[in-house]
Amino acid sequence: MAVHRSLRDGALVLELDNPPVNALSPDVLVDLVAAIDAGEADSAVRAFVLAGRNGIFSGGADIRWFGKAPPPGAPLLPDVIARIEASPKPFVAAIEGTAFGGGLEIALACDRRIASPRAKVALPEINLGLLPGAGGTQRLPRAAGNAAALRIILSGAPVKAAEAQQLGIVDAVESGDLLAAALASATSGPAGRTRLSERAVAAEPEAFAQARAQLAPIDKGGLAAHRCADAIEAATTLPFEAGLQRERELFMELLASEQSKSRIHAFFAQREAAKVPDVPADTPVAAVRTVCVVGAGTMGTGIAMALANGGLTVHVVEAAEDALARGRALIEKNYAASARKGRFTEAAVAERLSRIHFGTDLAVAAHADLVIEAVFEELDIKREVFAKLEAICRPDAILASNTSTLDIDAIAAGSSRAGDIVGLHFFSPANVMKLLEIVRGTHTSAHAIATSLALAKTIAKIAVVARTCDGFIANRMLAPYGRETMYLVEEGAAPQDVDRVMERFGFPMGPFRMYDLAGLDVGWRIRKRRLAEGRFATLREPEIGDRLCEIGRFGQKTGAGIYRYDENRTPLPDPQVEALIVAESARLGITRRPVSDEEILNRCILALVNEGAKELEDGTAIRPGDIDIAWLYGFGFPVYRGGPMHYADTLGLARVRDELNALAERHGEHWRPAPLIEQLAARGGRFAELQAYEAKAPAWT
Ligand code: 3H9
Repeated sequence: MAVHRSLRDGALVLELDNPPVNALSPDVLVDLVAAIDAGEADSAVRAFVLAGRNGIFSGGADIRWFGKAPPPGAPLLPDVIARIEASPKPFVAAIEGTAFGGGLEIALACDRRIASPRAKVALPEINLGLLPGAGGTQRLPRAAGNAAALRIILSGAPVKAAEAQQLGIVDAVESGDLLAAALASATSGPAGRTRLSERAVAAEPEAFAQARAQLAPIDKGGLAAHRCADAIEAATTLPFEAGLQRERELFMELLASEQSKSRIHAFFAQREAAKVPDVPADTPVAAVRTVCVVGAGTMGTGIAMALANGGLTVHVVEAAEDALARGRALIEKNYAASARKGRFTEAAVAERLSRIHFGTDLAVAAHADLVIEAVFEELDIKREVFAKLEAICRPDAILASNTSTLDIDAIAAGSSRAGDIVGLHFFSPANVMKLLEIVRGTHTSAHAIATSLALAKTIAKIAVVARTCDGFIANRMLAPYGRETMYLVEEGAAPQDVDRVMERFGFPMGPFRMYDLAGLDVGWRIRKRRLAEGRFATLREPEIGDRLCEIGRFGQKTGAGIYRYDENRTPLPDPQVEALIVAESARLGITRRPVSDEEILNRCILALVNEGAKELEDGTAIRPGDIDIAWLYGFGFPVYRGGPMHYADTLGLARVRDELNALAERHGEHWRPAPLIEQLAARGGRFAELQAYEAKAPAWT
């Protein structure tokens, strides 16, 4: 039974029960209509109260059913809402927890809404590339006015109960017994129906023009936002029923769009990524309250802030007093900037700062549940730190390295507690970027992985689990992508052309601007190390970045890199760099030629996809969706394109294979499609159909 019925004080209480979030699946809707039919036919029932079990009202329509035909006889959500609206008996919604999407739309069709103080309401469909398609765009402006409706629907952000009451979205906030209050309202409230659909709403064309002016262009992920605005405006220009009809048409347009399919893919991929096949859901998780961060550089300080923001106590340890003072000043400066921008209140900043302690004595690590080493990216230095930590830390502490490329097995080699050692690769700036790559060594225990996944949730990071290798999921793909951007420039493209094409594709920042921001010296150092280790013998490493570093152009930090920067940090093409690039082409014997936008896009994206496929083949990534999540939240791949592997599926893998083969003919064997792409393309398959570790399951100890 997905809807429980109970008659109380003359009202039929209908409780949604479809764990975990009471999604409005066909089963729930069938039960709901049956319960309404029964309640209407029963003269003992004077009114209905709608509520949810599982601590939540409803997370909305069941997204898993989108694009599928509902089972025969199952009503659609808009039909159920029309049924509620048409009923002669009043409905009161008792909103406990969350009423999102279709959940709020059902509540808006009720006569009154009573919420618990901790309740939150939202119409977050825009995050799925959709619009509220069950009356939300028509009823919300009637409840809260156009400005609030535009703000809530276009942001998709939750509104807390108190604000929802101020805006007229809920009628009352009840801190006592919510159900009793809803029952009282249902049975002794105004007789007859009070329908939002009967309310007038003002036409305010200038409010809509203003809102539209702020939206992303339709072809850059803004399709849903524009259609949301269109649907809300229809509420102000059309009678209610015609407005609903318009909303439906626009919803169907969005549902069929690639932007929505990609965002829905990202929604599920994000949740799937937290599931690791051989780390069962009941794996014991250590309670992490105190973390020691070793290193107070850019990464260490960013990580400390991310942890403090998540409510944890942090000890930042740095060997030298002056480096520690610099780290402390950096944290204070960053928090002060956040307070100035209104991201945190002064009080919240003070509270966060009070949770971060600074010191030069590593002995403090003895108090930590988890230690994150964020020292220089050199294997020997890291191993030295781990050796010290092993002697200091509690036997049950987890020992993590924030390495971005080094092999976790090499870091753990010789350790007596390799099971406790895990990679926690934060992305810079660590207090801002959403991704946390959890890197699993051959001996890393399930307990360490499960604890790391739980930590990610506590500090609001999106986690993916990668097997250890050079670069893990995200940076390993960055290597061929980065090489390709440089090859393109050696062949004749300008860096600003490559940036323009990739930004047009949807990256917030083109690769060359990103290199300048991250610092060209970082790649320079990694390349020198790899060359010293004798790697990349088969593939030529582009040297443009090295030439720039040799003349002190490290990027934004030195005021110049690929670009030069004016006082507003605007990147400007620089004739000195153009000359350097032309000289580099000449040195390599390359005759420069015009490179089309299409070629730039193709080579950059296909370099990612081919490496991603290889990561699946050797078990670095568990599933294609994890790779997508790493690139969406680590490097800003446009979410409305779903990530590199999803995007490859939309291109079609036969086309991907053919284009890779064509590139191999022209540019060398390293372009040959990964065998996984060959196999999938040959059977007309897609990455999306691969199960976890279907391509290759590594052997763990
Ligand atoms: C809509 O309503 C359309 C209508 O306007 C028009 C229709 C015609 N459906 O996030 P969590 C699953 S569109 C199906 O980890 P939390 C989720 O996949 C909908 N499944 O929990 C996960 O599954 P699993 C508008 C859903 O406590 C599990 O529930 N609504 C749905 O951190 C737990 O999820 C939204 O966009 C769903 N609607 O957060 C709300 N929601 O355990 C989307 C969740 O197998 N949902 N699941 O991995 C959310 O924002 C959060 O899930 C919520 C709970 C805040 C509700």
